[in-house]
Amino acid sequence: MPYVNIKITREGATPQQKARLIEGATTLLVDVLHKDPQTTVVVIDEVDTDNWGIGGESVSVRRSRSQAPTPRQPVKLHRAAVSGHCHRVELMLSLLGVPVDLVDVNLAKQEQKSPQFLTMNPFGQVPVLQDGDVTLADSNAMLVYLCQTYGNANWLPRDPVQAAKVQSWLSVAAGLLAFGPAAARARALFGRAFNAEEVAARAQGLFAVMEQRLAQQPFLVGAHATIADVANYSYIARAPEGGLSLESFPAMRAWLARIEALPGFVPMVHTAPKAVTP
Ligand SMILES: N[C@@H](CCC(=O)N[C@@H](CS)C(=O)NCC(=O)O)C(=O)O
Repeated sequence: MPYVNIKITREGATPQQKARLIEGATTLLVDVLHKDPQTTVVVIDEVDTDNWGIGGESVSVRRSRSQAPTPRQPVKLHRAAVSGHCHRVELMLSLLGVPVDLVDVNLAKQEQKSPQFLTMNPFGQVPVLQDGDVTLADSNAMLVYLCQTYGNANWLPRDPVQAAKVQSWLSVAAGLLAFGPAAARARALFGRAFNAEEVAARAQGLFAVMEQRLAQQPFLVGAHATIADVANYSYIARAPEGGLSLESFPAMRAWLARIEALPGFVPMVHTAPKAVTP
């Protein structure tokens, strides 16, 4: 039976904090030991907030020994290299060490609207992910699937509050990011019909919130990277291609650097203006 020794070394922890620690420890055990959360019984004695460990062994040692599952065959990612929506999935796959076959889709030739492609994604958009008999459209949905299938709970915490915070940034990625900096870039590089002032104003509003958040904590949802960071990274990193400078946002630039330092990081292509046909 998985068993954890927890001791509170800091005085004054509230019952709510204790409950959150217990929830976190349970999640950690299930995650590290790859047990079914429905059947795993966790006995908690004491809490040591400074030194997490399981059975006398530190969690980091356990984690490095634990075998994350990998797919039986490489997953297939139908993508366009210039797309930040596609890059976020490629990045997630690489951070998780999941082998992938990249299939380039020529957007200029409208390959994403072919009858064959529409059977995979009726919205006629990249990316599309195929993993065995699972076919998924929507980049953020793919991040959820990949981290829950091949990752650990750090990427998408099971704690409801933390999970909700991650989800709120996925919504930002599908909303303000897509129709702010991503749209500004699509307009500049591919001549997409967005209103320049509108998308720039939206981007500046987003940058201001992100800058404030990232001045307080290293990643969008707390101390470690989650899929919130993966979802938002690509279009922020390439915002200058849309004419949006990151010069006056030092916390955002430091955050980009932190993501780029993660093991397995792969960059998105730099797309010079006018170098790519729409
Ligand atoms: N919600 C989708 C949006 C994907 C998307 O906007 N894809 C663009 C490339 S960045 C696309 O395929 N555009 C071509 C088209 O719409 O015909 C996702 O997150 O995957």
